[in-house]
Amino acid sequence: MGDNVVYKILKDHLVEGEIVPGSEIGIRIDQTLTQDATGTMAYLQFEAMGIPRVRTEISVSYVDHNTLQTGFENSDDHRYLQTMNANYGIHYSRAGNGICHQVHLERFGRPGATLLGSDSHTPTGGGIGMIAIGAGGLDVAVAMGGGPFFLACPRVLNVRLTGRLRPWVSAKDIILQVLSILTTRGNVGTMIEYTGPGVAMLSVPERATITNMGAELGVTTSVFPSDNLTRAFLRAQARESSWREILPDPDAVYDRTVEIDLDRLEPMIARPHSPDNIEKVSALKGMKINQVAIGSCTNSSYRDLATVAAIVKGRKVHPDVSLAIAPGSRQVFEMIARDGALADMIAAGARIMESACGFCIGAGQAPQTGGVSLRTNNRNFEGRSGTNSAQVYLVSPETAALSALAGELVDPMDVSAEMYPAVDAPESFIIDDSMIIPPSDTTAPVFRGPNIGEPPYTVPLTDAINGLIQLKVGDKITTDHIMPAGARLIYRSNIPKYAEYVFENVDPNFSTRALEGKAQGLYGAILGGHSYGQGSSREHAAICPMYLGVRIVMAKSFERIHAANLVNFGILPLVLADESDYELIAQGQKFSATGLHSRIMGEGRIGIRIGGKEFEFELQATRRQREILMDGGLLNYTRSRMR
Ligand code: MIC
Ligand code: SF4
Repeated sequence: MGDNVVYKILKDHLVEGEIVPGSEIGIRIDQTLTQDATGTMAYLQFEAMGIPRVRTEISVSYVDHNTLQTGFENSDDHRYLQTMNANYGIHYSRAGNGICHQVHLERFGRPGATLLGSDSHTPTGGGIGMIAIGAGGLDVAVAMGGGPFFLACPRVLNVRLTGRLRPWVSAKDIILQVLSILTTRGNVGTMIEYTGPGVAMLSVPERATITNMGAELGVTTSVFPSDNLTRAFLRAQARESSWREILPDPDAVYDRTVEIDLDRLEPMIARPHSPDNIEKVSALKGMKINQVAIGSCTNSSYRDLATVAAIVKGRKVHPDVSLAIAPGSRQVFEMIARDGALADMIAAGARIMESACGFCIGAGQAPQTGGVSLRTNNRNFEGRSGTNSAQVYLVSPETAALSALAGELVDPMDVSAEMYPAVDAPESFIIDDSMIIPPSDTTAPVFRGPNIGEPPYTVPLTDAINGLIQLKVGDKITTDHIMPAGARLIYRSNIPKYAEYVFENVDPNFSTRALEGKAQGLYGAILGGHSYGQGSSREHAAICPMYLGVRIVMAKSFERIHAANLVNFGILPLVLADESDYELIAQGQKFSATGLHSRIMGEGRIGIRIGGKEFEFELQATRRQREILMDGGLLNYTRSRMR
């Protein structure tokens, strides 16, 4: 029985466990990345571990999320990161150098390596044939210290691409089609591997668009083989020596295969407010739009922006539409500036944004009230754009550009195939790494402005607990619901302040109520439905509730990264043994349990009395995670083991 690409790379990095789907494995991590919004907390925690220098092949710290600097907070964070990184052996990519995933793909990604990043779109790296996984900042800090990363050995799902994409249909349409088949639910514990003849027509940045949005499926990561096109991309980045071929064995086996016929694929669109709410563009064409935003780590490569420029060249953006374009990296920005594509966009009336996350995270470009926005990014969760009533749709750069000119949703298939501006992959990219500052050999004082707080500590759970169900919510609660980004992002390194905004858009009184409970010595609990914690990897969605006294989250099911983050901060993720119990538990009810410690360490169910009635829960945690919970979180656990 031959191996697939996923198992080949995992076997190369295995330090604990066996390749048996579902069992826990530990893998060595070659590279790490952080971005500023999750990075400050990750590095504060790394400092708290007391390790003098990172022990990875390379660790890079990017500044791309909080770049607006409307007050001192962001600048303080940047300065902290730069000075801290220099001391600890970490490369620092300055604000303006681009979005972490795009820059990492261009300058550091390497086929066959493992990458752990404190951002849920780290799987973008799968486009270059690496196993790239998103995790909480604390997990990344442990990996920087040389510790293995623990995960459930995945099942491998084969997405086989056959045929050829027609003009006007592109990588974004492939992943939207995959989302329509697999949806955002039920894919935990799976990795996707792309195979089949269709792979050969996708360049590395196009593959990266597909692996990037694998995050929306809830899979651990997605990966493409490393073939001659991977080699050509690395050559164009002057990094050919990093290339190695990694193909599945001819008799490789997969747990399941889904086939997509590219010949028949059409332009696709995700409707509000979920990336798996998929429709064909043709079904919605003619819809009036107010805004188009092109960029983000999903679709901001040279190929994407050169295509957009060619479409808008010599034409004008519709007067009712605001078109914003954010190049993914400084390399992309400089390439389009030098070859004239940028001038074509400016002449058409586009608003050119900094090379950063920007609109994607609600930092600027909030649509008008009730506005319809077409975007090329990966998430259209309610309110994420900064306007709660906005209707955000996700589309390809081709669909976005054509629609910006028309003022309404255009089906690209209505435009003649001859008009399609097929952009060739460049033979060489402009290479200038001067905005990536290498670490220093000496140490210097670390800058800590008033926005830089201490990482919060947790205490172990007591054996007998009493508390209150502080909030009951429904299905598909995202980490954006739990911990809003946008204007609140500036408080990422200031936990007491950021905690004031927990569930802000769901229940504005939540944080005050939870803190009052905590002051009375009560544990807080949250009750959720399916896929609790989907979306962003932000560990603040665990740290801040923990700060407010939340020590239990009960749900019908959890997403992987968030469940791990809860454990890392000493919060019990409990799955309802009987889903129908959800209806019987109400917000405001009291709960209690005794003998909790032996039940955390045992294998059986955990019983909790809620509102006078006994309910049963499964603690879906590995042995190691149970020990972490007993220690009150990963930081305590790591420090006690290092001593
Ligand atoms: C996102 O796309 O939601 C973010 C912002 O990049 C997050 C990280 C964060 O919240 O800082 C992610 O995807 O993990
Ligand atoms: Fe940045 Fe958006 Fe990508 Fe998150 S999804 S890393 S906010 S561009």
